[in-house]
Amino acid sequence: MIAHEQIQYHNQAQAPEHETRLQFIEGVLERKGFNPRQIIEQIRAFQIAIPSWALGTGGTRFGRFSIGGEPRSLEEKIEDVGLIHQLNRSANSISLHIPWDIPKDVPALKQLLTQHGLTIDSVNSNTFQDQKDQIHSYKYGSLCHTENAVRQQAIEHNIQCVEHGKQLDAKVLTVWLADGSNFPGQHHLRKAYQRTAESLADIYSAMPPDWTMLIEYKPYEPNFYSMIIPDWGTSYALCQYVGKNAQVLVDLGHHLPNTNIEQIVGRLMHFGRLGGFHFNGSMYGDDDLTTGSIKPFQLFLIFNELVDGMNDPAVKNPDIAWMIDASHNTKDPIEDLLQSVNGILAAYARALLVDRAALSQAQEENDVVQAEELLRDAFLTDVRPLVAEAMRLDGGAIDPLAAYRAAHIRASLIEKRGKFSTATGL
Ligand SMILES: [Mn+2]
Repeated sequence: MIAHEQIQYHNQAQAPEHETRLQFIEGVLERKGFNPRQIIEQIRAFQIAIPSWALGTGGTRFGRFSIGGEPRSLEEKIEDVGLIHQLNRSANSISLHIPWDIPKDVPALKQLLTQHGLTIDSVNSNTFQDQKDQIHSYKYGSLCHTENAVRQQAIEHNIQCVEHGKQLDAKVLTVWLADGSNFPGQHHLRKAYQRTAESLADIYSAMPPDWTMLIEYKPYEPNFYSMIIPDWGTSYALCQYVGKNAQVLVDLGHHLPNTNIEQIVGRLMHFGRLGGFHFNGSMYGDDDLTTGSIKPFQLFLIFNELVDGMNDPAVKNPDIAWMIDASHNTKDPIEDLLQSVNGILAAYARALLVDRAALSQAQEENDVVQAEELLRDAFLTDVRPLVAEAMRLDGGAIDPLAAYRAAHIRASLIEKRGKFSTATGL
């Protein structure tokens, strides 16, 4: 935790510059017919879940470089997310990974969560690696496996995840499958799909009726010839097969280069099946970079689609779970997450600034240039003062990253947890 006074002190120093910039953008927006205060309120309401696996430096298969002071337990991970939320007031929940973060002392965890103003939004199952005490191996798949015993073990694990989640008042199970094949002929492609569908249906039927199952897709890796759920169409078909509370989860990094992700978002909202988002940035694939670091325009276009869908009464899409899913090996993870949340909120804020009536008119009239210019105008608006004001109004820092650095938090975490502490699970 950071002392409240420290954030106030930081904000006092930042206030004159912040006020000037805020007044400028408010004036610009008012002249355009927007209500800047209403936009700030919408930014305040937007909350993003932090994954429990993102608080330590991620590794690659080549190596891992610890930053020091990494959380050694679920309790310390909650403390780190609590700190992020205290600084930006925009990260009020945690996505929990099972079995890396199995809750042990549930009442104490609940108390700790309340103390930090946090909740557990979702539980994520893991059948992509074998655990020490596991009877059957997932080397050749889990929910798709040819052997019933392996499938049953994977189904039981997912049901166990739901049980852990229920204890902490979560309502979402996220399933991502590493299942697939590396070589032609390895899988009977149709049969492997059918086994997966039936396994997912078994898990679904064991979920409480107020729970949501999110089905995530990924085109390649760890399997390279075929993935059992490679694309949104397969996720969508599986959701339809298992039931109405199954929704597609879009992970930004789980697409081949140049995929039009905003169109996928639009399609899924049109079908009322977009249930969750995993934010990250990527250059090639699942490289888990900071959200908005590589393709900020694409992130904006995705939010443009989301905002348009959320504003359209004809769209019957459920509430979307907003989550970050990133963990790489270069930055201080807390700084990375602060940057990611800011990047997400900035993209959202820009999407709120699209003149939808004018855009609709340009589209109806096939005025290609005008339609594009309307989007560019919103994208090129400096929305940082609006995001900062949303955070300030909720008691957060005007500049969370600067406040984090000024308080020398990493140094104190290293002092407390050690130079070579390793985040559990990684
Ligand atoms: Mn993901």
